[in-house]
Amino acid sequence: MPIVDAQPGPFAFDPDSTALVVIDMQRDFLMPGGFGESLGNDVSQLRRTIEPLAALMTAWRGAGLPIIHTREGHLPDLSDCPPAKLNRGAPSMRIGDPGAFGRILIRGEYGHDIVDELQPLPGETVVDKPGKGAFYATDLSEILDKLGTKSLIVTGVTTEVCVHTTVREANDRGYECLVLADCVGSYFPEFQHVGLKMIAAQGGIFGWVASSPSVIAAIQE
Ligand code: C5J
Repeated sequence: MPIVDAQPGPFAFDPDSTALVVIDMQRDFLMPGGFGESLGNDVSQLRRTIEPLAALMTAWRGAGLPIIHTREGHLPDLSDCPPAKLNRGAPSMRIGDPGAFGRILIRGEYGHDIVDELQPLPGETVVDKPGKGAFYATDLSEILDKLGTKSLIVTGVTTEVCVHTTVREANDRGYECLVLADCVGSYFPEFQHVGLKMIAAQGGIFGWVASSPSVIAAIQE
């Protein structure tokens, strides 16, 4: 069984029961000139994940293992977006408002889709989620059950929001989660640092943390 050097200790996984989850690598969050940047965020903090993630996805696909992509977003009539979520953010720029790449975080809009460099291949699973966590109001549990998944390699953005929420949800559901520090990103360096520390703290309170080259080496052994 491949073993990855991780925090707080070695992470062993059976590739046949492990899925790579790529969270919300969407243009609205990552593209210069887009929604994320319009809120005053430094998108380079997220964009540094694209290159290592692309290399990991190539290796993962080469090993014939499953990739699950997620996208955060809502129906055009916003019926799946509760006021508690809709009313957050700068008043001039909310979910559903017109943005540089179409209506912000609305399914079917250009900005809602995944960046060109990390586009899913035909046949790969894409989970559209209305919440921060990938399990809430989606069929992710059923998808993973069908694959026989026990462990998740978790990547994507943002570390402290959708990655954290998904890892916590996954851990509660019994999945062992390895989060890859170079393949997750936050607009805020301090949240990136502390977000990763929180996952591996207390003996790995809800997961492990490693980096992508060690996973690539493990699946190519
Ligand atoms: C946020 C996400 N940060 N994908 N979404 O609103 O983390």
